[in-house]
Amino acid sequence: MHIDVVSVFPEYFHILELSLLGKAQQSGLLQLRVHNLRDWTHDVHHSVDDTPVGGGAGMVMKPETWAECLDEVLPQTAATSHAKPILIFPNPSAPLFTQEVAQELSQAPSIAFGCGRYEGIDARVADYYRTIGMPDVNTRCTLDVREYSIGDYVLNGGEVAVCVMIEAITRLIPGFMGNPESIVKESYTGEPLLEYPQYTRPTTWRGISVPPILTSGDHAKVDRFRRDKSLEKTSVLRPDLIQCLDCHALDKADRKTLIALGWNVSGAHPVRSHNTH
Ligand code: 6SD
Repeated sequence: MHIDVVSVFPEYFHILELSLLGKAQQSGLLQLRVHNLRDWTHDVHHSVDDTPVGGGAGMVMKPETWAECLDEVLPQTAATSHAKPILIFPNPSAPLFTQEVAQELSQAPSIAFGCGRYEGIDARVADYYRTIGMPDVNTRCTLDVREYSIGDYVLNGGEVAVCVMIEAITRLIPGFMGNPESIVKESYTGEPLLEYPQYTRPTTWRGISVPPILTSGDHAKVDRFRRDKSLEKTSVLRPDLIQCLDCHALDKADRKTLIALGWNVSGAHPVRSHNTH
């Protein structure tokens, strides 16, 4: 996968050289290029922002600098594949970046990210690239321009959000993870349940023992125990996820556990029974 990032703080992306992401870059599985937006400025101060039209606090990133940069970077992003390049701007006022989105984007051959700062980027930039597409008409290739929020809180800029998105996307690239099985089993992929608690040795630590069933060697019982813990934890912490389950996809034991947790499972999706909190 080829990733281009544009930012006024390219240093933020040094963390992507660590751990598995660093290895993926060394092995060539991931090609990451970080560009400093200020390299496309022409004035002595390398200014990338200006006051908002219509007034108001803060500064807005100028469209000209962004366009000069993207006109040069996007053809590089696209060069590696014939697929429609994807351009993503993190934005707190955009649809949520979910595991499903990460899964879809992990199949993309190339993605470009634009990191806003201050009050954000002049709104015409995303609109322009969405409608006009790639700068080089000969490529006759449009662009898939998207905006995502990584959560309902406000950051100072898009850099941290882009690091989060890159980590979530790239770990799903085949061959990226040492143990791909851990991806299949974890929360949010497949069935949206929270993960059961995990333990390692010693089996008793500071007087606290791991649940004895886990040391029984009975794999079916271990699986059932973990499944029940997932259902229980999700019911308490994320009842919204329980409400999305398909009752027809639940087995007998799942139903029994959910009923005991106060859910009615006779319809298409679980509904809270009236007899519990
Ligand atoms: C000014 C940005 C870009 C500022 C952001 C994204 C999320 N989920 N929270 N905050 C954000 C993105 C903030 O540029």
